[in-house]
Amino acid sequence: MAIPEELISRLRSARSVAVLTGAGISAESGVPTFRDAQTGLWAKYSPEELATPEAFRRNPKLVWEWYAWRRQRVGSVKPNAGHVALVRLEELVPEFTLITQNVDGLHQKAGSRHVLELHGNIRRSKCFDEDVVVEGWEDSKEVPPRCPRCGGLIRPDIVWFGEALPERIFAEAEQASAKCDVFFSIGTSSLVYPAAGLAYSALSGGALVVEINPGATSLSTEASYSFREAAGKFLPELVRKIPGKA
Ligand code: BV8
Repeated sequence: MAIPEELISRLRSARSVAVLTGAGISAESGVPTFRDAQTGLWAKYSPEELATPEAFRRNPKLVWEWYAWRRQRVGSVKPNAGHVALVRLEELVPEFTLITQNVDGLHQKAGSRHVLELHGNIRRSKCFDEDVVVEGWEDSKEVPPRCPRCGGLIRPDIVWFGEALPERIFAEAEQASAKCDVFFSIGTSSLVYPAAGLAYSALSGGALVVEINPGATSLSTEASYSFREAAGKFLPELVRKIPGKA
C-alpha cells in the first residue's frame, strides 16, 4: 500500500513518538479483540458486565474464572509482526513511549522495553481489599483464592470499568502524548476513556496523528492519516521505510 512520503519524512525528523495500542494489535496473534463476540461459555456475557468491581463483588467465582480462561488463552499466544515493528520503531526514534490498553503482555514479550499498561496486566493478581499485587497464594480449592496476608479475595490486576487508571502511569502517558511530534493510534475502537482522550491531547499538542485500523472509528476523521490496514501488515512496511535516505 502507498505510504505518503510526507509521513516518512515526518517520522525521520521526529524527536518524540508516542503510540497507543488496543486489542486490534493482538488480533493477528489470535487474541480476540475486546468487542469480538465472547465465544462459547462466555457468549452470554458482555465484557462491560464482567469487567467491573460490582460484578466481582456479586459473583467473584464467575469473574475469576472468566479471567482464568482468558489468561490461559493468552498464555500460549505469540507477539506478531505488528508488535515486533514497534520494537524496531523504538530503536529508530530518540524518544519513544509505548502506551497500551491491552492486558496480554505481548508488547513486553516482543521486546518492548518501556510499556505503559493503562489497564493492568492479566498475568498479575492483587488483593481486592488491600489493592496490592499478590505473587503467590496457598493452592486451596477455593475460587477465587485468598490473600495470604489478609484473607481477602484475590482479583486480576486489571483496571475495570468505573475504576481509576494507575495515576502515575496515566500521567506519563498523557505527558508523552501532549508533547510528541507523531502519535499513533493502533488497533483501538477509541471508545474507552480516558485512554481514548490521549489522541486528542496529541492533536492539541500539534502532533501528527496516525490511525491504523481496518475499521473506521470516531478518531478517523480527526487524525492526520487514517490507514484502513491491519497492524501486522502495515507497521512492518512503514517502519522499514524510515531508516532509508536521511
Ligand atoms: C474510569 C481491562 C473513572 C478489562 C478495560 C459509566 C459508568 C462508569 C464509567 C463510565 C461510564 N461511561 C463512561 C465511563 C468511562 C468508562 C468508559 O470509557 N466506558 C466506555 C465503554 C464508554 N471508562 C472507565 O470506566 C475507565 N475508568 O473512567 O474511571 C474514575 C475516575 C476516578 C476515580 C474512580 C473512577 C476504565 C476503563 C478501563 C476498562 N478496562 N480493559 C479487561 O480487559 O478485562 S477497557 C477494554 O476496552 C480494553 O482494555 C480497551 O481499553 C477498551 C477498548 O477496547 P479496544 O482495545 O479498543 O478493543 P476493541 O475490541 O474495542 O477494538 C479493537 C479495534 O481493533 C477495532 O477498532 C478493530 O477494528 C481493530 N482491529 C481489529 N483487527 C485489527 C485491528 N486494528 C489493527 N490491526 C488489526 N489486525
